[in-house]
Amino acid sequence: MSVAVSEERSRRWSLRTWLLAGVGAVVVTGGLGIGAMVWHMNYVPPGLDYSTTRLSENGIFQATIAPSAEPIPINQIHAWTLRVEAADGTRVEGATIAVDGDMPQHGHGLPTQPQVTQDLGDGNYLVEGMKFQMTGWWVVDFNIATDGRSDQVRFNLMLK
Ligand SMILES: [Cu+2]
Repeated sequence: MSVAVSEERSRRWSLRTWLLAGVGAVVVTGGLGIGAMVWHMNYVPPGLDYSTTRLSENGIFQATIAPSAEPIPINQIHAWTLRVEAADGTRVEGATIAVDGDMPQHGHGLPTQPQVTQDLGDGNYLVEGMKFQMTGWWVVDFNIATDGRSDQVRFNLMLK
């Protein structure tokens, strides 16, 4: 009789062990999933160029950003000045410029729709409505068009 009881108990224990192992596996898998997601959200590719002066993708323009506030504020609307030059350094006036920005790791963009509101002359443009709602890695793209030529220039920002 005592043998039967101990067999019964061991069967019950083994069921419990399996259940615990199952729960453990779920917890570990979930933990790994969350860990991978957090890693992905925070991963920044090495060797990013954070220069404030950059060449456009096809080398047509060289652009320089000058945010009105340094460091760039979080959750605060502010303005930038963008200077546009041709590859030879000549200032580009009268360009049509579109602004866009996003966080590549997060799949979301800017909370505002910043726009170039003024051609300040001498290749300088006023960009109003810049606002970043999070710290981290941002990209800001300017699409510049003038005299039938157009090109895009990208800036990387690491906001703290
Ligand atoms: Cu984000």
